[in-house]
Amino acid sequence: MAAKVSKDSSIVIVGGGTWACSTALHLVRRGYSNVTVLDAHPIPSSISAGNDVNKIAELASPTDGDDAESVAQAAAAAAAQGWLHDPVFAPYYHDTGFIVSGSSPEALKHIVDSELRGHEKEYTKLNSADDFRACMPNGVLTGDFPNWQGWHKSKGAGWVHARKALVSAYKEAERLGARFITGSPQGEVIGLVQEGGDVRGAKTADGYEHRADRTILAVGASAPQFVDFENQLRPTAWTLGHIKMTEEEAQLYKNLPVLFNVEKGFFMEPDEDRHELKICDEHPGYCNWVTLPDSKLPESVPFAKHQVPIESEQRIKQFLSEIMPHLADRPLVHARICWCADTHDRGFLITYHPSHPSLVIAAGDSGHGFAHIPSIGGFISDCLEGRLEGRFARHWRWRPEIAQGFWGKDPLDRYGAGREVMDLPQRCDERRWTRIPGGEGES
Ligand code: FSA
Repeated sequence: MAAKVSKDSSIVIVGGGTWACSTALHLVRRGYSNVTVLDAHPIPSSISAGNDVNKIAELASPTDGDDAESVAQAAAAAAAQGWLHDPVFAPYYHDTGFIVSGSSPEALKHIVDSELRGHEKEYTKLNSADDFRACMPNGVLTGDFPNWQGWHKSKGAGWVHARKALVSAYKEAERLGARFITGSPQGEVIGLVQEGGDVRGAKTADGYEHRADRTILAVGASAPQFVDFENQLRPTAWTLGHIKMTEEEAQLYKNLPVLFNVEKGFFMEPDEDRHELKICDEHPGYCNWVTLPDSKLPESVPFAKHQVPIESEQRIKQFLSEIMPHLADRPLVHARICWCADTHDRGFLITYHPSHPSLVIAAGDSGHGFAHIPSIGGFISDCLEGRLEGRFARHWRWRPEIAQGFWGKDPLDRYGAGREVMDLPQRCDERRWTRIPGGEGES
């Protein structure tokens, strides 16, 4: 057991993305005076999934149940408090409503059994293209919605401006005393300081050892590069593209509910600064499988790219052609792959490492981590202090026993693209990637 943590303990957070900034903020708010954040990129990092114009957010109500679903809902309820009441985050939450929809019988059944169960009264059923069109102002939905059915709730859900919320958390954490060392080589962590079976900080590419009483690993999908996760994490990429809107269109498309088809994709309104409309195609994700010489199973290894596979661009256009065909021919002006890390049960992994007593693991966002930025750092801080509430500690524990053997192709309750986890084209296979001007590299 490592020595007890106190407010002047030295704490190094490896990573400067969504969960790392949230953790830094919660720690300094609790009075920790020696918190250092390390990231190879200035914040907001160009490769952080949180560096995005928008993400879906739904406001959940508290519950004290302790099954997996209740624990997820209780965590989401804590986030909702932040989106509604914390001045660091509240300006970025837009309660514009949410439409969940699908087209095939399997997807519709999934929505009814999971998304809507227990919440049926909050939603209005959408049965026809006219029903969908009536949910949005100014005639923006012009499509035929072939075979679509949906459910609309007009409040209690919407979207958040992800990048602005991330930067807001970072600035407030810094104002309250967290030290951010970013950029390469000084912020680029090349390994953990391993000593006597424990972890005592992190080494950066400038040769410096940032020694610490506690190290928190909060690097999203890059986590398996630092410790062996015993097959618990699957780094998986999703895809997004932006099209350009005019200033007039940006006005017309304001305050739209989120439209999410669980097998085709989703969009929210154009961003207020550049007037770009972001569209994601929905699918079980892409992996980059590599069999490393000393590992038994293939591992998915993230790489950054500001392009998407051409097949993803085609799905984005198909999605647009069903809902807003007047926009389907607009070229993508920005696109990227975004990495998340799934666990096999899609629960978070927030725990002390079982064999490194000073290392806290904050991983396993499972594709729904961003919406927790207001509160996740509080749970991670509770874990650091050894007082994470029992039901969270149980569900978010180190749990290799639930992920025996290769589960890399499991779609994990996601739909779209034939319900297959797809292989990313090789990074340099240019024929299979979009070629959006200015999109190469990591910036
Ligand atoms: O309801 C939500 O939280 C949407 S998460 C957005 C998304 O792109 C997923 O649709 C996708 O399946 C994956 O989990 C990454 O995040």
